[in-house]
Amino acid sequence: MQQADWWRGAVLYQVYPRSFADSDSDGIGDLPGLLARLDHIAGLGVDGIWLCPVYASPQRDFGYDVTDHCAIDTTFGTLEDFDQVLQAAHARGLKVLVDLVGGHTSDQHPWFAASRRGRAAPTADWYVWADPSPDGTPPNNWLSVFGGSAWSWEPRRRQYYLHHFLPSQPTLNLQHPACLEALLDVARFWLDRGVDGFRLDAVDFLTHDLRLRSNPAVPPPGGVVPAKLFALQRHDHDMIQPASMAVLRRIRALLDEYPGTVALGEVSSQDGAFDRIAAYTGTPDLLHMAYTLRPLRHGFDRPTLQALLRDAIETCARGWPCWSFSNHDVERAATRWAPDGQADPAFTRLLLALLLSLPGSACLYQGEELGLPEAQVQEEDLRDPFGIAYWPEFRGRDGSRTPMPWETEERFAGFTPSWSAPWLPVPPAHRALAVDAQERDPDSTLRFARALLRLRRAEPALRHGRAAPLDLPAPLFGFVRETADRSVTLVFNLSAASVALPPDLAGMQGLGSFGAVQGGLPAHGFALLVPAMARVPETV
Ligand code: ISL
Repeated sequence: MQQADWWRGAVLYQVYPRSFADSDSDGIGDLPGLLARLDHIAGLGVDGIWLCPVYASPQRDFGYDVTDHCAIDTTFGTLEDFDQVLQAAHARGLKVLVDLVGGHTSDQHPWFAASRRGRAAPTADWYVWADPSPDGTPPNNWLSVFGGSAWSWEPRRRQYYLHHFLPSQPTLNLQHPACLEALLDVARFWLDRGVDGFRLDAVDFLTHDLRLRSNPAVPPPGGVVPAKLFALQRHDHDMIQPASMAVLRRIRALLDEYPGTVALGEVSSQDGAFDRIAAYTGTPDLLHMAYTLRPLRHGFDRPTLQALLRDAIETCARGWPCWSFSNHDVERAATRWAPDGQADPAFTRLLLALLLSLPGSACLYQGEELGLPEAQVQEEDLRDPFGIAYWPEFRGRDGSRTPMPWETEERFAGFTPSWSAPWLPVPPAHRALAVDAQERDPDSTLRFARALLRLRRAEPALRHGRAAPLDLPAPLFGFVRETADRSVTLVFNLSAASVALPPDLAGMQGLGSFGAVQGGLPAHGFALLVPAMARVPETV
């Protein structure tokens, strides 16, 4: 494999810095905290890190509202701290992808501050401005992901501005050449500093219909108004516009000037999400890989998994998917997909095994290696504006953003040296799952995750092999990953009762400890199998 292709089959550890490790006792994670805990990430055997935004920001959307793309927010540290993290990560063989929030800025960004003041400013048209409808209402019916109209009124310009997310996150007009150049300058700044690429935020929202046509309405099913207004319409004109491809091409052309750097796109669309991944990654002048939130939301049953595998195989043939089961935007998979909503270690490990064996690349979200369940954050502790807007129908994203538990016995599980509480509470159930406790336990999920990642590195079939479905009787689900000279069979027991394997599989040999037990699988067990006489890597 060429070095430039390192991302194919790579595993990236997603760091949500606000909740990773606090060094300065303000109750918020920071870059020196991350630096001090880098060995934990390197020790997992992942290929790199995706670092969520650490840029100057009023933190209304916790960093996805940037006021200076080339400065580090004082909450997180300094540029020197960033350079140290980058250098230390590289010294440990870890790549570093940073978030590029290109679709919008904070309303406090100097570009917007000038743009909203009047039409003479150099950045006047760097945002999406439109006159009101004749009756004074917004120019069209577009809705914000976070609730309400996607338009807010600016009295000074006597115009509306577009925001797909919070009103304090005005949408950038990337169809304006100078604005796009400014974004490319930001990317260049980080590439020159030595980052290995970007996670591109909300790619589906990068451009919009210049005619500002209204979206067609979707009748609410059975007359019931869905919890999220965004579901009340199709998104024909505010999302997924052909013009975004030109933006992505410019970003890719820049990356190509820095060999080995990559772009990982975030696909938000629900319908046709895998087609989007294929469209964004299908040609070498676009993104390298993309992940979708779609499989994150569906139920966890056999038909869903069979469909997911089909999508995975098809998407690999047309582009390059990156799998992400948990992240800072959704409920942790260990809880979301658990049969009764209660994460148990067997089910959590089955999820990890699936995440790390599907064809493509993968993101492992901080805490996933510990098997953390979703935190139940009380209404008074909510911080996520999305959660606050939709409570209680939708509880927002705080439950997946609580602090990493490092030390079982320490105050706030070792996340912060502070005497006062961190920005989100440490859930009591997470304390027992802290890193130090799992290090001591030979049978912990952490040790299991590490062994699995080691196996993925040792087995080219798991990292690069093509995938083919296996026709297995319910409740089993499985597939094969194979290269020219090696075939690994993966079998998952989706039921909460033990199951015998079909005779042809029962005779196969397990990859180290990942085998079947007496020809069968316990509740939510799984096995990685090779033919009886095959070689097994020494690492497992
Ligand atoms: O998470 C969502 C709703 O639960 C998605 O619609 C999400 O908002 C969308 O995919 C974009 O996400 C990204 O941009 C947002 C930010 O709040 C998210 O944290 C980020 O991942 C706005 O910048």
